[in-house]
Amino acid sequence: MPQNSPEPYEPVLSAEVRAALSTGLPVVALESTIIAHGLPRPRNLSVARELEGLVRSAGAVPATVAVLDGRAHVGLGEDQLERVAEDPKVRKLGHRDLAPALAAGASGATTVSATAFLAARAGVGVFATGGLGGVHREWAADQDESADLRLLARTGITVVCAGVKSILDVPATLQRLETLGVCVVGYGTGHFPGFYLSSSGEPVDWTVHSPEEVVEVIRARKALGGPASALIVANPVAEADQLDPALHDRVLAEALDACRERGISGQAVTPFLLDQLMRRTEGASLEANLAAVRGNVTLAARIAVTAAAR
Ligand code: PSU
Ligand code: MN
Repeated sequence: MPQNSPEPYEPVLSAEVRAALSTGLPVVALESTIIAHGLPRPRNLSVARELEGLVRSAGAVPATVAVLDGRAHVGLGEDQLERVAEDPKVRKLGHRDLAPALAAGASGATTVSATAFLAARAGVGVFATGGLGGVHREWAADQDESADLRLLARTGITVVCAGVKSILDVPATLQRLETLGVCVVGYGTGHFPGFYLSSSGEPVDWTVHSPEEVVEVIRARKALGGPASALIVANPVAEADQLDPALHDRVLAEALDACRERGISGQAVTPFLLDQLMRRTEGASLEANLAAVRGNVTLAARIAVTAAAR
């Protein structure tokens, strides 16, 4: 049992993350659901390692977040990262699942909502992911809206993402973010990114062009004070790395049909659709997904490094 955590349910910080946070070194939180449930094995483990490597090359400390045997971890060792990638018993944990998972001694990968919560609680200011969860296209019938949105509306953290997954209703998700008062800035773009695509076609109200400009927004938010909420930095995948938009639209329609036909619901929807897209594009969606995540992780690290230098 870790000695640095006397209370059994308190999150455990890795020694490296703890040291970095106490000396003001830059730290970037990474989510684990994308590793356990968003990417195919065995590629997922090499991606998990690669993402941590990208954070390090940019001069920051990676803090991958997960729950293992009833302990929440911020910063994983090599064996722990392997378990998240390889153990089929690793569940998918949103924020609301954390307490029962800890109480049951369970293991799980953390979604954006659970990762943002644990990272912010530990004092990590920047978090990188692929695409956020959001309002699903069948919302009017099933009211499926990711818990990511509401959690981000009350958690003070900067999240770098390639927009929201394109399997979602993007305009409805942007509307919900506005209603919830979550600040969204486009990184080098006036359009909200489309996850696998560089643009969703939807406009954003604010654009920033450098890590320095992001850090100015963070400073202004701190100075203003008020209730905690997330800053979403929407960073598009490069056009050269995006999925062919026509292919994207066609396979997405097929995947949504398959989801309906098989009656997939709840937490299973997102992993099912991501997997369907990957199969139906013969891996091209996976490459676009990875390019987006890599770009986000690198940008998050640059933002953390810039913020730590001020
Ligand atoms: N983005 C990806 N792959 C993923 C996810 C996002 O590229 O696997 C995960 C995130 O963890 C996000 C979750 O929080 O999907 C949303 O799931 P749901 O719609 O069930 O809330
Ligand atoms: Mn959902």
